[in-house]
Amino acid sequence: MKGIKIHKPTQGQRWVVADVHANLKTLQYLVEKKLRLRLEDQLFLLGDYLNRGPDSKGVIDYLIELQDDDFQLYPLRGNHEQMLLDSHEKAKNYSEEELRLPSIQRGRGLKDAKRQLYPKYLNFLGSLPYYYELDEFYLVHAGFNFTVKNPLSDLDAMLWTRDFTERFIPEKINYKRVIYGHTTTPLSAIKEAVTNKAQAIPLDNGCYKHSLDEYGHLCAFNLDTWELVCQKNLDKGSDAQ
Ligand SMILES: [Mn+2]
Repeated sequence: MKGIKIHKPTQGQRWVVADVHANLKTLQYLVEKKLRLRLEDQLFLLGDYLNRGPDSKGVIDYLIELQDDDFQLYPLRGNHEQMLLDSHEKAKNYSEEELRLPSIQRGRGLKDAKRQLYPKYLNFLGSLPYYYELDEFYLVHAGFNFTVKNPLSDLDAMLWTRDFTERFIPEKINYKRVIYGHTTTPLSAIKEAVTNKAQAIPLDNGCYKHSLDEYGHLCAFNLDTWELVCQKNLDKGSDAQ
């Protein structure tokens, strides 16, 4: 499934959270203590749940758990999920010897000894869409390619576009606002985009960059009130798996 249209709930809030990057404690604190997510709310996630932080598997397990508990979770595909899916496909053709190479042993608890994703994770990751279209927003991991006739046809651009900004969106195009992650953006620039109601709003504050000024928060954006809630990194570790 490339993209999915999601309509506004009759009650409840709509939140978007950008690149979690394996920072489980930060995500849980943001969702449970700050947003106080309820069953009638919608929670959109912009992809990149894995790598860089300490607990990739924990984050995926948590998202699956929220879905199992009937929370309205709308996760997108990021380039890190795509890379993991690609490595799963590639590993099907590896020999025993190749499977022992250090370069392909990074399963992060999501893969078996043959470097194949466990079915539970393959199902979750394989079904992630590339974008969501809401009544007044597009949500995407990295951005859209406006140099092609139909920006919604370039899936690679949705995962990999670097440094997307509202300048990428031609003025004559009447496009819904775009909320995106992928490119780490200083907190002041995120706040400025929200205040200015920019045509494209970056939301990835590089949660894993917890030692840098202006970075190191996991941010949630309220699609109805335009409130921005940012939680400082509570995980601090690096990905050792
Ligand atoms: Mn990314």
